[in-house]
Amino acid sequence: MKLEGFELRRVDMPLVAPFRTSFGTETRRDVLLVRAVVDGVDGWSECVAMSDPLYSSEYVAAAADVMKRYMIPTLASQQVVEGTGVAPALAPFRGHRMAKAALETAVLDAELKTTGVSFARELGAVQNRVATGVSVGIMDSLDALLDTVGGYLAEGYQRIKLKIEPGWDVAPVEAVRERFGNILLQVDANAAYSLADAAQLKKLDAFDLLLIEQPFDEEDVRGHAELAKLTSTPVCLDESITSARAAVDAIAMGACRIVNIKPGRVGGYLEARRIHDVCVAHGVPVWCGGMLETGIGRAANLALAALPGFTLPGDTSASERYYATDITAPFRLDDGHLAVPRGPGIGVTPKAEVLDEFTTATEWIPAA
Ligand code: OSB
Ligand code: MG
Repeated sequence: MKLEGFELRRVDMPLVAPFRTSFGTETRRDVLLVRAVVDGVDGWSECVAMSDPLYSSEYVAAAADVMKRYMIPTLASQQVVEGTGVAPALAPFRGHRMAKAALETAVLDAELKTTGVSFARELGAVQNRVATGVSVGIMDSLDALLDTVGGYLAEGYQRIKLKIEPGWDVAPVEAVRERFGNILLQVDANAAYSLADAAQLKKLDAFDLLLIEQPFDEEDVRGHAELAKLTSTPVCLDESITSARAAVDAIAMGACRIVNIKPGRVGGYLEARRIHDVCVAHGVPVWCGGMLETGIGRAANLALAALPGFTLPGDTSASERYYATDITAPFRLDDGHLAVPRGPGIGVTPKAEVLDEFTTATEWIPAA
């Protein structure tokens, strides 16, 4: 087996609508795709780092840089050709989990495309379709929000997540509850609050939410544990859960009753599976988060979301919720579910003509 090299490809994808969170407004997605070539077989992945270091410390230019400068030369010199070898080889480099995840996934995809095994089978999936929710950004008005939520419910989405921030929290939740009744509803603050806001967040207890996601800073695990004592809405962590060890610590501290698993945030699908496993062992439900992925990242997320501990609908929405034209065959909602890809590896490949249309830069880094 020979690792021939990696292609890093930047793809500029316009979103169908602006997506506003407490950390900014996205109108486009600057996607970094990775193609690993092992014995002539392509393995694809999507690095979920965003354009700016606002969700987490990583950003797309830094991810490409650390891959080129440190990670790819290391994988090349060790001739890592199996997915399980990537994380150990890259362990000396601190952090940069989104970059590591993308390299691991690309190598895994090439490996599984060679052996004919699907990502779902490899990870231990037990479902062939997964229940799907949708993440709804902060809007300019309650009317606009209600229109948007109503549209998604009409499409069949099984759960609504509202982005919140100070000044946009109780009113949107109340309006959505009042209009749409007993739907599955949850909120995500992307670290916009602190424990000093506990009284405001406690007002959300009246609305029977599934969970509140990451109200406080990534490092404020203890603050989340304090909030959990004061409120009845279950606390879920996203940004804080960077590894299986972090998940165990947060659970032990009482900082979360639910975990959002994003493979990019934790360094890859193999670590994501370990988080799933420790959460199952602790009786903590998990769900699959999203980073506005194209079909490449979505395909792999759906395989993960089919594991048995993923008992809540994820942010694994259909292609058209994000992009008018996806770079893979579009993922379509069917009865509130998305099908788990069954083909070898992640089960999809990019369409060459769409890739060409949206690509802004490519670089081939040979392993030899
Ligand atoms: O916090 O879950 C988040 C998107 C980008 C960065 C962070 C988050 C999100 C989302 C959208 O909520 C999830 C999706 O539909 O991909
Ligand atoms: Mg989140």
